[in-house]
Amino acid sequence: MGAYMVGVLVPLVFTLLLRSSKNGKKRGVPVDVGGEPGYAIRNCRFPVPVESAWEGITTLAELFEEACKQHFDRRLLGTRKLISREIEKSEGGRSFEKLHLGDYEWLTYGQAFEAVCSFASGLVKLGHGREERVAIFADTCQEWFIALQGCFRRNVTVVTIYASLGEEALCHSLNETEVTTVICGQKELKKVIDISGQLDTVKRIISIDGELPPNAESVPASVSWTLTSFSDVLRLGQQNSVDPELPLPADVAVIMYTSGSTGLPKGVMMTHKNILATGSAVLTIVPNLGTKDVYMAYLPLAHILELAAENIMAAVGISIGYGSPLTLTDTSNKIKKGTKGDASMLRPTLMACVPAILDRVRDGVRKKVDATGGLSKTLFNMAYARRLSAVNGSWFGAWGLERILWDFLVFRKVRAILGGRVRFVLSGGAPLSADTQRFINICLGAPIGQGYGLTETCAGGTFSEVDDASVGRVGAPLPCSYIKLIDWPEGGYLTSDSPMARGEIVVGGPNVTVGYFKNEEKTKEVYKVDERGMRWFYTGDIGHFHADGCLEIIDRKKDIVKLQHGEYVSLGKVEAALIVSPYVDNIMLHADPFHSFCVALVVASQTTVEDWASKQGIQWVDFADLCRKEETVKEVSGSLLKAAKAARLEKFEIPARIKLLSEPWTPESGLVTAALKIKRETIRKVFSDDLAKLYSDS
Ligand SMILES: *[C@@H]1O[C@H](CO)[C@@H](O)[C@H](O)[C@H]1NC(C)=O
Ligand SMILES: *[C@@H]1O[C@H](CO)[C@@H](O)[C@H](O)[C@H]1NC(C)=O
Ligand SMILES: *[C@@H]1O[C@H](CO)[C@@H](O)[C@H](O)[C@H]1NC(C)=O
Ligand SMILES: CC(=O)N[C@H]1CO[C@H](CO)[C@@H](O)[C@@H]1O
Repeated sequence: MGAYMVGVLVPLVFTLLLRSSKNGKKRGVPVDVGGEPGYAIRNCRFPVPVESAWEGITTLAELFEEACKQHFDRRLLGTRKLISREIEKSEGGRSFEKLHLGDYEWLTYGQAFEAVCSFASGLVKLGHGREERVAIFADTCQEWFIALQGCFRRNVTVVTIYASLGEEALCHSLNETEVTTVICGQKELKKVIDISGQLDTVKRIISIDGELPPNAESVPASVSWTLTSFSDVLRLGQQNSVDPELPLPADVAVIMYTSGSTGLPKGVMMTHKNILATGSAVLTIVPNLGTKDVYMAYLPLAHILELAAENIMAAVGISIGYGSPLTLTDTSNKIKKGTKGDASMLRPTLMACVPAILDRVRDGVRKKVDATGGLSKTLFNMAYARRLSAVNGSWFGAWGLERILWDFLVFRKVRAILGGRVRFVLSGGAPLSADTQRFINICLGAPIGQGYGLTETCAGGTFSEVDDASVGRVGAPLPCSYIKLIDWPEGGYLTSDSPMARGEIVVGGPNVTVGYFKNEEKTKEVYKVDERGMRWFYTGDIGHFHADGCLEIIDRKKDIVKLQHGEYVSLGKVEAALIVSPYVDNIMLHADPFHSFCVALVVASQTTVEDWASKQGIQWVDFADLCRKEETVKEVSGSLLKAAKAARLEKFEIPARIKLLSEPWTPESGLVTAALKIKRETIRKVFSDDLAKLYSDS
């Protein structure tokens, strides 16, 4: 086969390329900072934190206005035309909505600016007063962005709320910020109506799609809202134009409520300056960002990653096409069979992702390849293995004849899933697995810029550079951030550790937000200003620096428990060690100060456990039954013990008893976050009886 020939000849060239680029490039260097003693690193290329990449521009409102002047006739916002909406019945009798969507319809920068000004004026005409806040509670769409920019032009602070937030959290966020105008879609309006009796401050609702939900009749008579459609607000504004009232850099642009893993959500206050600093920093890191690019917008705008990304895209003349996770590809759930998904219609060059979505892309491709079987499968696996050894170590090792050949034979089809032109993927929100990172690198032929940041640091933190092909790390400090590690003796992490400094990650710089809304106590606990005037945020994450100045996240401080006899157990560390057992699909270790040992809830992996049971000749009714059997629990415990020994865990770290669960933990069940991180508090509550039993049985 021709492919083999190439396979034998080309590696020589690769090896040469690899050598020349593997020079141990420095990306972060130590820096002298104030505040609590620690070990701090800054970006190599930027001695002082970046504040704005645009001269004379200090707010998002100015940034947008400038961009609209400069790119007046270019396309800015695109939304797909709805051709039809159908309900399909599955075999089980459940019904699914399927959409037939047409091509993108575009607003130019000039038209978008006009809409933004109209919205700003319309808001005033509706009676929205100075210093009152607006909440946007909706899926990502063009109107969201227009409303956001409209509010900025009136110096109105926007409260953002995750569309998936529960009733209590929603009520809390609207109450706490005394929101008077809520902008929402039909689905979200239904939720707002459900809690209408408890909302004292809301006076106006702006409905994005102009449609009323089925429960619209059930609003209590005591509630005196006005309801206006988005298009009517624009019309009102057009007829009653009002001058802008622009904000200052230190004015709060957004109060962002995010779902924490515990308790009620906290609102993080972000100034224009904060978001501008993060955006400016990201701009320095994505190569050649410019007017030729097209950005696929589909992640929640209530997430800082997407909000910052769209503001930056709109600042440099890029076109933003809107979509949704459920309509992204031709095979997405809500796309009518035979019609096109958002990505194949838009053909974006840039997109942002969270690891859960990239994992899904990877699994989808793997499944498809396995299902096809035969020569295609052999070819795919061979191509993948060859490319893996080529990119391993250096992204620059990835060029050459062989790549072109494999791309043509195999990966072109994979790339077509996302439109075929993606040249850069931004990933954030949670750590990306090394396996997925490699898979996307290879199949898409695109680098992934992985970031580490938090809402509290306005997504500022670290970012892996394009030419960094390593996996499992989150990169060097962003140009707007300093990253400091400080000792955490109780957890056993010290900056004096060798070979690498380890400790709690503290982020400093102009990107660090001003704190939590109406929550001074919590703000004081995790934000500190040093003697030089720099703000630092204490993340509670544990990391270590590599020799080139890149950060790796290794643990989480909150997850450390002191046992009865004084030993500290790092839950995350132990879970990471035990999850390698083939029988384990997911695991939560539980430790408490009233006992001297740990216990664990283990979600069993159905295929491996059933395989084992068949081989043992065990009879079982259903999987839940199999998981209850003593011999199964014994087998899985044995496997955990082996994994623990391999990771050299201490005896007190190994769960003394386990409960085997048959049902997987999914974001839908609320037991893991959208990024698939386990939600300890929720799991503890749901399985409190099981946990109590594990302790009492002993
Ligand atoms: C913007 O609004 C905030 C609070 O509503 C206010 O404190 C600030 O002074 C306003 N900024 C300007 C430039 O008027
Ligand atoms: C919101 O405020 C109203 C009235 O002050 C109160 O009845 C309601 O319980 C509050 N809800 C939350 C979640 O704080
Ligand atoms: C990639 O590199 C790592 C370490 O540099 C090595 O352990 C691994 O085996 C390599 N994988 C392949 C497929 O070459
Ligand atoms: C609001 C804020 O945190 N401002 C700080 C930004 O960073 C500079 C140093 O680069 C400080 O001087 C500011 O106080």
